Amino acid sequence: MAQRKSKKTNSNKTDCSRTGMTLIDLNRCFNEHLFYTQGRLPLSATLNDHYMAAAYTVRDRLLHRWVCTVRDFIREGVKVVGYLSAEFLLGPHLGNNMINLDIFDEVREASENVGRNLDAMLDHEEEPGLGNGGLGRLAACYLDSLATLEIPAIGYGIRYEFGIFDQEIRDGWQVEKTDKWLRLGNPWEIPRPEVTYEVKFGGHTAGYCDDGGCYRSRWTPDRVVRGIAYDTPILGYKVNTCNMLRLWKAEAVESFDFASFNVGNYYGAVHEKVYSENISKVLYPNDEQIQGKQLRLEQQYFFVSCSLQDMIRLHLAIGKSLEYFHEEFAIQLNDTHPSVAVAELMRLLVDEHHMDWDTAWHVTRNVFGYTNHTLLPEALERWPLRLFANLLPRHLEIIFEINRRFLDEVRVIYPDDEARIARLSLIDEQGERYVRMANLACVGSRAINGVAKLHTELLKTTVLKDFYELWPEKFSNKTNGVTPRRWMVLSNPGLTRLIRSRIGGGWIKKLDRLKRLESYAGDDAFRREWQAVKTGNKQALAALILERTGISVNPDSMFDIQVKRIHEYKRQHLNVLHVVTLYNRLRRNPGLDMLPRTVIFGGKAAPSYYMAKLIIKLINSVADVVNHDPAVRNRLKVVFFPDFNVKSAQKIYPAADLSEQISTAGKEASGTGNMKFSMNGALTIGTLDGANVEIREEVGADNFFLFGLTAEEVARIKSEGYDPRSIYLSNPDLREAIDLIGSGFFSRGDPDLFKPLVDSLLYQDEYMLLADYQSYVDCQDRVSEAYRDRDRWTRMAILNVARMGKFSSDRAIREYCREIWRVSPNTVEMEDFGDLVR
Ligand code: AZC
Repeated sequence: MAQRKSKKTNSNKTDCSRTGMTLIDLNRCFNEHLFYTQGRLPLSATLNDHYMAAAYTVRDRLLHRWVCTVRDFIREGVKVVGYLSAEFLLGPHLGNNMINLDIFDEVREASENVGRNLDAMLDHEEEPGLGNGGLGRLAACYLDSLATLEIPAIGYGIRYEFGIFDQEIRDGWQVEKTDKWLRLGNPWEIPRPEVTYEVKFGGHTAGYCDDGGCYRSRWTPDRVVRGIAYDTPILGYKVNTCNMLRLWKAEAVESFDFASFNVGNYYGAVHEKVYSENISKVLYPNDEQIQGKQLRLEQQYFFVSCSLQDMIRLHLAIGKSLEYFHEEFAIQLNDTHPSVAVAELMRLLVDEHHMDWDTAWHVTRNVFGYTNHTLLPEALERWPLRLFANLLPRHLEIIFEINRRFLDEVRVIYPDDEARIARLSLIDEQGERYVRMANLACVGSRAINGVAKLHTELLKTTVLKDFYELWPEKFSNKTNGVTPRRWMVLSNPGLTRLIRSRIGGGWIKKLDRLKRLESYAGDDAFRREWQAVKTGNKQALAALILERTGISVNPDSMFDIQVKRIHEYKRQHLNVLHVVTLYNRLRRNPGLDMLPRTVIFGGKAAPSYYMAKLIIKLINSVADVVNHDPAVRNRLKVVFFPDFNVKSAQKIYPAADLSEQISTAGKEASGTGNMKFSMNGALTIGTLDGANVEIREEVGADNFFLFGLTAEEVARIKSEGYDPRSIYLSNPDLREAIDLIGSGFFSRGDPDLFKPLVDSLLYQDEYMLLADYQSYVDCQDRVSEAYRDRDRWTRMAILNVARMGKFSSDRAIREYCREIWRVSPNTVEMEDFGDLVR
């Protein structure tokens, strides 16, 4: 290639003026895009035109780096990570890419000079909400870290036309609105209409003998769908590595059935098209709960098949034989959602590329890694055998064959242990038969990991115990992390500026360096500046709360925040019990000297999860009463912040004083919100669950508000017989709180509204709220006491931030690279490509 001879530079900047990084270059490019891309003169340009021109200006710089990154993929033959995930909860791109290009301040200045409002542009961007919560957001943080660490990687997923629903609150209830994120176009994606693969569904298989006399299976599908690639560039922080996220959109193979059309059956003709396009239409809005819908399995198989075919094509394109596929790719299964990949890779290698079974199995077993994200039994995916057989008949054959060989091995190790064999089997044979996707992922992977120390230990002793006993060497822990670029630099510019002023900016890439802040915890001036930043962030959130809910909150009160998906195990209703307890204290003693608190909730409930929706209604009902009771006199405010998403999260975490991480011990696999809060200077009130355990280890027990049972205690009490009613009867404050809810006090006198919630607490209490209630309330009292001493609180907050280094997703990704993927960085050098792009 002639261009390679042209100028190269090691720096982030380039001589290519088309994508130059000076203010003049950026301005020129912006104006050109306004003119040539949007077709507008500055005078007639709308906010959307400005946003689009800014996005394309930034994107040009990404694409330049992308081209250089891809050049190295091909030239260097480097090992690539393929991250397979049904969800990527990216959040808005513009600000983040400006941070990673290191041009944020320049662009702000340039915009202000010409009277354009950068914040309005940033605010205008629709976020791609292609995920439900933690798992999808983790995937997005990992893409950022992979690029920042200069690891060649491709994220593979689904380009849902409608992402996670928008949440509105009407009369206190959640109402779901379709998320039309593509309405104004998406400047960040590049459609690749020529990168397409066919994906087959249904039909039947038949055996035949190939030319070499080998028995093979031929699959005749009854439906074929085409996947089209849409690529989004993912730039690392202050590096030239620009990886890609490749999302698949489903289309009909024949967009028109001419035979039907000619006989006048117009609707019949377009039916096939509509049916095929359905596959990538909408994200299933459930987290931690499976819904055995055929369309969901179609989505999973669709994106997995496209992605594997794509990786195989890339591998063959560099001239390597498929026997070495696992040396060129490391593929991570983000939960079991993509685990049908194990069977699909076998099918592609054996049926389509005519590899023998043993070689194919060797490749498969060495290419995959599997991350588990949950211990909740209702989240463990299994598919009814009948459904699976109808949709993927060939894959079921392959799974049976994998299972036969696997169970033969198991029988040698554990002869006569039929119970164990039944548990390990890929097929659940009790009652209706199911394919167990976690078992398939375990058998087909080289490495299996949990997402926090406690979670990994519990995996080994509970849901994956039999696999751990069989292959202990496959298991490891990879505690989650989050990217400080989005969650500190972009979300909290005030704090970033303050930290930079004392210890420089090296921590943005090496988060451990925040340790250097420890010595400032005792510095009065620093603490005052710290408090000023927090107050500014709280004022900004207060303004947003007023705009979104009409509720006015006092930025001088303590902001006590719980934002995450609504789920009984996360126990938002335990938080409500505390609020009602505080309210009862005020009613009993109107003159009480109580620390003013603003308790803020946010999060979406799965549309079909009745209890979660009732919890939202409860929060809003309690808020309604408390916020309007004159006796409270602003000492207590309750807010449900609607439509919690990445964009609002960026405003919420930086404004928090107290972070609520109060799940029942043993239920939250890790949590990542806990990390974002603490990095932004909130103190945590939490149980010993998920990554809370490690956060407490890092920040120190003195700087963490611990309460509640341990996972072991929870298990023991459950096994001995737990009786929530006896706790209710013996604790007057708890009883008063529950009775007030049960009486209809918060539901305009209707005692039935919250009865299902009250009854579930009194007679079942699956998540042991009552067992932890007193410990929680006592701990909250300690929190209030501590907050009264602002200097002490600020010291603790500074120490929290200083000690969060471990929870950077860079650390997590380094561990994955070293211990699971065995990949190393590749420094991408900029090249100006001569006359090609000038
Ligand atoms: C979540 C876990 O609940 C959370 O604890 C963890 O931090 C996160 O994954 C990332 O590992 N699980 C999900 O979000 N699950 C789904 C299906 O959305």
